[in-house]
Amino acid sequence: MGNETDGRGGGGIASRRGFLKAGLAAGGAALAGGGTALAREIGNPDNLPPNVPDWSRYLGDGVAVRAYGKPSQYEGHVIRRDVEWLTASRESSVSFTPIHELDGPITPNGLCFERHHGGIAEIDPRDYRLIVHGLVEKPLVFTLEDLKRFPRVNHAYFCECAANSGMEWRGAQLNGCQFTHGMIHSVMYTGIPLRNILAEAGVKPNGKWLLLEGADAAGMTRSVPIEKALDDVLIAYRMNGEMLRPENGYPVRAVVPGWEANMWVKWLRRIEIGDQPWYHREETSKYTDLLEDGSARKFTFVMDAKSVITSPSPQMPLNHPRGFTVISGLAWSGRGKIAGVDVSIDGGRNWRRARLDGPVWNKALTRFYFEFDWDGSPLLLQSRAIDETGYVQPTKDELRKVRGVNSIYHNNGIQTWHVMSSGEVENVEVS
Ligand SMILES: Nc1nc2c(c(=O)[nH]1)N[C@H]1C(S)=C(S)[C@@H](COP(=O)(O)O)O[C@H]1N2
Ligand SMILES: [Mo]
Repeated sequence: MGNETDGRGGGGIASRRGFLKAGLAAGGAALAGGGTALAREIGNPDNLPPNVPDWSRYLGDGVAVRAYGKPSQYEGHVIRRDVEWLTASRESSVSFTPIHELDGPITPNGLCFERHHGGIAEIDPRDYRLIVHGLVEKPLVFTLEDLKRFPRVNHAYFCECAANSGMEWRGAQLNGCQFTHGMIHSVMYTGIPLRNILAEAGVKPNGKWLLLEGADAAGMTRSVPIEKALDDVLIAYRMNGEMLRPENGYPVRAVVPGWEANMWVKWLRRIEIGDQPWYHREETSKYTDLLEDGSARKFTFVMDAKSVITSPSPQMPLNHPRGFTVISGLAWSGRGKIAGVDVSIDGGRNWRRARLDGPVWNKALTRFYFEFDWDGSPLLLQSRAIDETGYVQPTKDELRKVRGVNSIYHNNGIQTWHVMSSGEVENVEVS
């Protein structure tokens, strides 16, 4: 794929509202400039058949050269990116998963978005300790080796920041699903059900809330209700088989399935059991949803069903003029499994059932595909997720009717991509 699209969502991207009307009035023609950039490039014509390419003529690296493997040198553009004007300080930084470049249901470890409030804590596992105390019969301190002696389980779960799509509340803003939906990852965790650790400590009857505290410079804390802790929270130390990456909480993080990522405390060092939620300096108050009337929604922990088409999308245009076309996307729900995904190519007027492919795990990213014969005319692509509770992903306007436009968090509205005849794709909104 030789298209060099501008991956950075920053610089010069203003509101894209009103764009659609203007574009369609002009039959899309005014917007189709630059379409030739979509032509496939050739690296070196000498490598094409019937010639013998370089890679077949010379010996390559042996096994000793790549002790820890990396992607092909030609995949160097597949990286986490940030948005300069959003946050780029060490105190509070965020990067985005390149979901437009990925497929299947699992996020590769090195591409999982990162969100830090005090930078990455580099923890020596020998000096790592997890303290469990408060309203318990027996306060406990665990080493990493202690934790690894508990029976362990494997689960894939999505981890979505509540601020994912937050920039899109007032209108289409960022031109790429990496930036509109990339504060999410979904990996296979290995860990211990928190309930087993709590059973070891013996929670007293008045123990109703847990404080989870991180060992990073932010010392981030969150309150988690005991019901959730006893249900499916994991104390995880592996992702996709290998130990957690430092960025994602090495050596131990909380996995709070289906709930906002802010509660997934990384570098977990302390669990205190109390009888009520704690007051949090920053995060709890920040992760509330300000409504139109000035009141705020609090404790909106669950991430509602959501989906997005990852290809085509603004950073992943269609590089063929028409014909057989594969649409690929992701769907997820914090309330359980994805039951179905509908796709529209006409801005939500008509819907067709997409094909779910690969495992459909509980509270994990689910891959969907929709294949169709594109006649080359402009498209308004949308997807909507339906979860096993029957909940249907709402339109952005439906969300705004209930929540106004003051919110940053919990925007799970339907995304629209405008595909032009040239194959280029823009973030738009239809009403
Ligand atoms: N200790 C600690 N845990 C943390 C954070 C943090 O800054 N410090 N950030 C939280 C937020 S806001 C998010 S979105 C997720 C991001 O997880 P990730 O970096 O693995 O993507 O971690 C959460 N856990
Ligand atoms: Mo977050």
